[in-house]
Amino acid sequence: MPKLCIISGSGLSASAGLSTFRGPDGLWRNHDPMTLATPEAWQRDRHLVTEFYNERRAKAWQAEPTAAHRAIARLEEGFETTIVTQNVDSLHERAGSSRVLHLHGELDRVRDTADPNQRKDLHGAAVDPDEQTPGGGYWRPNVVWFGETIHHYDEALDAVASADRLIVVGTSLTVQPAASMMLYAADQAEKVVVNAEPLDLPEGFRFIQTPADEALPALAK
Ligand code: BJW
Repeated sequence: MPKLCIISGSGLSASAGLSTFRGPDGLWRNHDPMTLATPEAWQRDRHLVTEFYNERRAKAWQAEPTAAHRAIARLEEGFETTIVTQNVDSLHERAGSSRVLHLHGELDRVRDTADPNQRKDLHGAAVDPDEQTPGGGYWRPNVVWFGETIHHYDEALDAVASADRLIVVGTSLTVQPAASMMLYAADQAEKVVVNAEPLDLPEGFRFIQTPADEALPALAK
């Protein structure tokens, strides 16, 4: 079976009601990421950071996969598919995609600050910032903050480099190293970018400036 790799970003979940980061209503337009999404922010004010993620977790748990997530899941019928997502929601999995690499972690999980191997799934529930873990630490969101190492880097690069078809969707391509991964695609691969707004793209990529919910079902036909 030919191989497909999808690199996705927050624009894919926008129509599910989940905020993007840098658009007009984006999370980082209304909140300073340095006070919420860095290890220093967590050290400074664990309560504020926990509250921010508790609210987003509850919202993400209520959200439903979009037409675009479902179209991507259907592509598994014809392709050996790997999803390399920057998104922390679980909408790819809930749409039925089976191999999803979360570069920036998962909103629905927390991990023990004293023992990173201790994790728990929350199923949308809030965390008490003062609850002590069995290891004596606190439960922090299992997401990747600025300055932290992204997850699944090598596996994701392998998926990009070995793909016969690469679709990049719903990302401003601002955040590294995720934004540069598309450069590892093979010369002969079919390379497509779907985004609502114009983007500066490397050579060899076809650009479709259309909302993901229209473009992905068409690409999955
Ligand atoms: C639609 C649509 C629709 C809307 N249909 N489209 C090299 C150079 C410069 C800086 C760095 C560098 N290497 C590392 C850095 C530092 C930093 C970085 O990249 N900073 C930049 C901002 C400059 N990177 C890191 O710190 C990373 N760690 C790292 O590299 O470690 C080693 C290291 C550290 C420091 C220095 C050097 C090396 C970690 C990055 C972690 C990112 N974390 C976040 C938060 C996750 C947790 C949470 O959710 O709270 O990840 S930030 C946020 O941005 C989130 C996202 O995954 C990520 C990407 O955002 P995304 O998805 O692209 O969203 P938007 O809003 O930007 O774009 C949405 C797009 O969709 C728009 O274009 C819309 O038009 C479009 N759209 N509706 C289609 N319906």
